[in-house]
Amino acid sequence: MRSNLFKARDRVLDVSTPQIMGILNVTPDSFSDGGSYTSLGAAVEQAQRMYDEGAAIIDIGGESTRPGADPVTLEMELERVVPVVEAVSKHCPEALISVDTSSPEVMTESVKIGAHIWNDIRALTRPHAVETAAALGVGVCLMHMQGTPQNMQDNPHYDDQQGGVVGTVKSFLHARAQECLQAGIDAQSIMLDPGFGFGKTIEENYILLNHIAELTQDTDFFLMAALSRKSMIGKITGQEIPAERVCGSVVAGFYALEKGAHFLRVHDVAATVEATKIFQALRLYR
Ligand code: 9MG
Repeated sequence: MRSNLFKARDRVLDVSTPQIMGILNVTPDSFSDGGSYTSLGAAVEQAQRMYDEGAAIIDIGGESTRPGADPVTLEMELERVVPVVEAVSKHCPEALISVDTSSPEVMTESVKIGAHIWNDIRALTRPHAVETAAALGVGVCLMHMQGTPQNMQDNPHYDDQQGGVVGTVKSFLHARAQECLQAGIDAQSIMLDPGFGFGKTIEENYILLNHIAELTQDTDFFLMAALSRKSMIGKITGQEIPAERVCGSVVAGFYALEKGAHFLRVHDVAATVEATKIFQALRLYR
């Protein structure tokens, strides 16, 4: 039976209530002068605000993962991420810090200064990533992506013979989780994430959302749903501007919780936390 405790280094999170991961992007399109005092101050302020609003985890990322985004060099990623991890860890010590990276070097440096969770859109597929995660004792979030951020939306395709989008994503995530277990990572430290928008059509995203419970069924892993402000929301609601997709994102997140998600990765923490309170009341008075 799955434990209610997610473990990440020396910290545990009780997932008997939904847990929120607040998004803190430190890519240049979020903070025009990443790494300077002003952007560092703004990043810490935003992290503290998200924690105060109810996010147990702050997710810090220095690589843009939007469709078509250019890859980032290791030097650039270290320069963007490490000072922010250090500052957030110092000013907001109660929060768990996750780092959105595929680089073992970035994760190793981040753990030295206070990070707890490795959030990897490439599911620890880079050389030495799995062994590094095991040695660091971090919690891991393994995400499915078809292709790369540069080409993933060109022509996503899932083979019916392999179970379509749900079967393909499930097989991939289970194989990645198995490799983690073999390297010594505890099942209690593993989240699986279908990767909404990463090489999926709008229809495939909604099919996945309807079936996310199957991804962790009969396993001890935890389920992460990251739907916030994505184009799968905007395409349905008609909101072109991501920041205006709050309502659709909250509703989709609520649905993911009802379908079994333990974690939601979101931009709009306060609105999402309100929804989780209603979710808990509905669960209590079933
Ligand atoms: C960094 N990042 C962007 N989208 C994401 C998603 O859907 N899941 C996770 N885990 N990380 C994401």
